[in-house]
Amino acid sequence: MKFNLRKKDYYICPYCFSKHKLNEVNFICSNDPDVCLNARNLKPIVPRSAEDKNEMPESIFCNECGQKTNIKICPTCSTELPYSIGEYDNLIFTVIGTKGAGKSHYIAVLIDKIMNEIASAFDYSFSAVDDATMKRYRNDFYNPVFRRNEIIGVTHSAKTDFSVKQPLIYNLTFRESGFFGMLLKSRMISNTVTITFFDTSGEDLDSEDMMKNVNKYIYNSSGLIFLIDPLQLESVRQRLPENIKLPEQNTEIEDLLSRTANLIRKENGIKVDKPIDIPVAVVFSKMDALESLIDSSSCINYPSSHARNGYFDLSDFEDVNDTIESLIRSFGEENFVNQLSSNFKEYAYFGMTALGCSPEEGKITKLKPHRVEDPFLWLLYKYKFIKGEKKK
Ligand SMILES: Nc1nc2c(ncn2[C@@H]2O[C@H](COP(=O)(O)OP(=O)(O)O)[C@@H](O)[C@H]2O)c(=O)[nH]1
Ligand SMILES: [Mg+2]
Ligand SMILES: [Zn+2]
Ligand SMILES: [Zn+2]
Repeated sequence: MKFNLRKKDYYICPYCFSKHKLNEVNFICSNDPDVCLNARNLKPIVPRSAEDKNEMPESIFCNECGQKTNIKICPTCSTELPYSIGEYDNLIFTVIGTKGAGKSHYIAVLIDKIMNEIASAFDYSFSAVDDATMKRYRNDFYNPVFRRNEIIGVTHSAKTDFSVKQPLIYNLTFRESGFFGMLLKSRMISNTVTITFFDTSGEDLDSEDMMKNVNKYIYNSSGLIFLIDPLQLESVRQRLPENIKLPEQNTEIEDLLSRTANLIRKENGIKVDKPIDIPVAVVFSKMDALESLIDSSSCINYPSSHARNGYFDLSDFEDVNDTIESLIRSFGEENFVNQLSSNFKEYAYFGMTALGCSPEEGKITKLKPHRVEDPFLWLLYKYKFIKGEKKK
C-alpha cells in the first residue's frame, strides 16, 4: 500500500496544530509600526470574503494604513505561518520514543544527512522554512553535536518550555527529471512537500493525558518514527558485556506504543477493529552498542545503498526489516511486535546509530552516524516522493 497525497482543503497550523479551512487565515500589517497602528498592536486583519471560497488569500490590504501585506498568521495562536502554508502538501513526521531513546541526537544527525547527502542523491533541495527553524536547529542540535562534540541536553517538557513546541519545518522540493528536465535550463519544480519534525520530551509521553494535551501532532502525523533504545530492553541488558554502561530503565516500549495507538484512535475516531493507516517506522537506535550481539556479516552493518543508487533500494530495505524484526523477537519483545501489527496497517523495522559511539562524560568521542536516513526515505517512498527498485 502507498499513500496518496491529495490537495487538501484544510491546513494544520504547525505551531498549535489546530485545523483550519484554507480561507481561515489572518494577516498582520507589514508596515512600519511607527506608521500603522495595526502593525504596532499586532492586530490581526481578518479577510472579509473568507466565507466565499475555500482558497487561501495570497495577500490583503491593511484596513488601517492600506498597505498590502502577505504576512499570514494562525487565527488560533496568532503565530506567523510559513509562507508556503496551504500551498503544498504538508507531511508531519513525528519522532516518538521514551525518554533517552535518542530522539534529539537522531534529529540532529538526520537533518544534517538529508541536507548534505540525501538531497543531492535524490535530486531535491531541502531548506528551512523559517528563521526559527534555522536558528533552533543550529543552536540546539547542530552546534553541540557537530561543532562542540557534546551531547545534547535533555529536552524539556513541552508543557513547561515553549521552545520545545517549536517544530523544525523544512521544504523538500523535487525538480523535473528525465528528458524534459534536462532540456530546461532552470529545471521546473515538480513538487514541494513541507516536512515538519518534532522532538518530544520523554515526560510528555509518560501519560496518555499529557500526550493528548501537548502532542496533538501525533494524531495529525503523516508518519511516525518510533525510536526504541535497545539498551532499555531487559534481555539486551542481560546479554551485553559488563563494560557497556546502561541507561536508567524507564517506560516500557509497548506501553508507549499502545498509548500512541489509543490516542490516534480516539482523536481520529478509528474503531479498535480497524488498523490505523499512518505508516510507522520502528527504529532501533544506538545500534553501535549492540555490536557484540549482532553477526558481523549482517546487512545492518553495511551502509545503506539508497543514496548511492538514487532510488529506495527495496532489497536492502527488506533485508534490514527482516533482520531487525527477528532481532526484536529474539529479545523477547513478541508483545511489541504483535501490538504493532494489530494496530497499524503499514510498518517496518529499521536499525541505526546517530552517534556511532557511546558518549563518554558528555563528549562524543567519534561521531559516526550509520543508516540514519533509512526510515525517512521509506516514508518518502510510501508517499511516492521517491522511487523504489529491487536489485537484480
Ligand atoms: N551509544 C549511543 N548512545 C547514544 C546515541 N544517541 C544517543 N545516545 C545516548 O542516549 C542519550 C539520550 O539521547 P537523546 O537523543 O538525548 O534522547 P531523547 O531523550 O530521546 O531525546 C544521549 O545523551 C547519549 O548518551 C547513539 O547513537 N549511540
Ligand atoms: Mg531529547
Ligand atoms: Zn496556530
Ligand atoms: Zn497597516
